[in-house]
Amino acid sequence: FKTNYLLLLTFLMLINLGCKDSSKDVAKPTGTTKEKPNIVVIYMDDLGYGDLSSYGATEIETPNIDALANGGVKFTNAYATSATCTPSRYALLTGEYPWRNERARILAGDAPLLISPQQQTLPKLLSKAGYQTAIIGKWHLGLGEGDVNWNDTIKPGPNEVGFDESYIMAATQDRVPTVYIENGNVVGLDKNDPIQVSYKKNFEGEPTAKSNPEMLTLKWHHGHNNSIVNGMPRIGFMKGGEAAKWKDIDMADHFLQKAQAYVKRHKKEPFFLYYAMQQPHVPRTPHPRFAGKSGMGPRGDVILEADWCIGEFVKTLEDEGVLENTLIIFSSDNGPVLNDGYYDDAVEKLGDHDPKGGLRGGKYSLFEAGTRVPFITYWKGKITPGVSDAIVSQVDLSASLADFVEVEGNKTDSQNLMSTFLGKSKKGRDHVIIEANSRTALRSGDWLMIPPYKGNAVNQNVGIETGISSEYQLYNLKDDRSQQNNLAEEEPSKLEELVNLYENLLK
Ligand code: NG6
Ligand code: CA
Repeated sequence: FKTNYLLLLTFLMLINLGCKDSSKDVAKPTGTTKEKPNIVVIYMDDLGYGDLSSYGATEIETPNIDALANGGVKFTNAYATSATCTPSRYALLTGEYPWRNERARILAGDAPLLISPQQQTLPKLLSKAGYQTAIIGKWHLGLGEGDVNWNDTIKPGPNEVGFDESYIMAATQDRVPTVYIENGNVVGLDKNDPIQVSYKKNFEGEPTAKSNPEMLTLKWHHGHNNSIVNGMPRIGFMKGGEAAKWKDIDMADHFLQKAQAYVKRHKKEPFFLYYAMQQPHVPRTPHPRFAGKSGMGPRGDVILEADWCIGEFVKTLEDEGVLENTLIIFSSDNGPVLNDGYYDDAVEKLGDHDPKGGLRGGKYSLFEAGTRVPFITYWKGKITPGVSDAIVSQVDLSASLADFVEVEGNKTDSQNLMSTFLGKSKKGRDHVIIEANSRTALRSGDWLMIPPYKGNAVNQNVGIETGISSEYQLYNLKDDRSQQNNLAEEEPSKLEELVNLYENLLK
């Protein structure tokens, strides 16, 4: 009887297992048993740790991003890999620390592609798992192989490193060429008015901010004195392409509409969308609907605009019936800056707002405000809302999402923290390396060590402390969040421990 009973039990279990598997298989196109929700990375540009009401801002309301933070996991110790854009984006997409690649620095608008078509990337590994992949928004990782012809299909670019679709601006809103590029082709280009771009010299007869200041509707403070587009002085020289030039005040709406259309087109298959928003990077050009709304000048206004866009985007996911099947990851590429080269009232109208959220430094800085950024994971009905103090880095998304969709990921620098991202574990990294202008520092547990460097302690143009000192710096971030007390001398053994670890990690 016993054997029969056991056999019966085994039989029932097998049937049960079989049913489970086959029912799951029916729903999943690529046949694995794991869930494959859509994945959306919403990546803002220069948004600071303290720029959101859910992260403690009191002078500005960001209800739509707050809804993600309060309905998902809000990370308080999450890092961009770098205090500037290109390196952070490089790490996000490749899973490799940016300081390993010498060229991973702020790129000119005509720089060659930084990611090699042979490299592992997030969109590539998600493609392997059956995802459709797209980038909409800011690229800033270079295009082509040098000497780009903007009037032909531009490649290699996002489509050659894993994205099935791309709708991008090449670099930044303040850099030429000021045109949208769709799958390698400049949108709306009139072949009779070809585009030329140079970062070395002006094209004869073309007005610049220096030669024709009367044409400017926005004044430059430092840099940003080359070609003039829509009354705004830019970095780099551009000629032609008149019909293709973007309208700055429509950029947010434009990318949003592209993102919404993408969701509608791809809602039936698992998709990965990298929605790389341009706000609040300079030039800050809120649509008139938002101009003046924050009382903080354009910087505050474009944060409100971005928050609205995110609300609309989430609504689209909901209306299309895919919100509950979409994991949303929200973050920023580096910390905040007020005056980043234009006189746009960001400093004058700041009032009591603290974009750094009490941290020290800012964009370009090795101090915490350079790289510690808002980071939110949201998956309606799947992630239990909470706050996580785990140390995580954007470089970890690669290995984590690879594990999530069950494909091989690049694990050199990227750690699999998927259960932490899903709020199921509180465990983060033991340590992380951060970078600013190719200088690195180490966070390990509650401690942050910055090795001695040559250079200026303050970036005078932007008014931000760089974190550079000729002495070792050691901070206990738990007791001293704003990095006021350098404990390097008081805690020699702690310092030695971190220096040793740092040197080993850099090898
Ligand atoms: C700097 C620009 C700054 C901004 C930054 C890139 C000058 C003087 N400053 O070189 O305005 O464009 O590059 O920002 O040109 S990032 O967020 O894309 O890294
Ligand atoms: Ca940035």
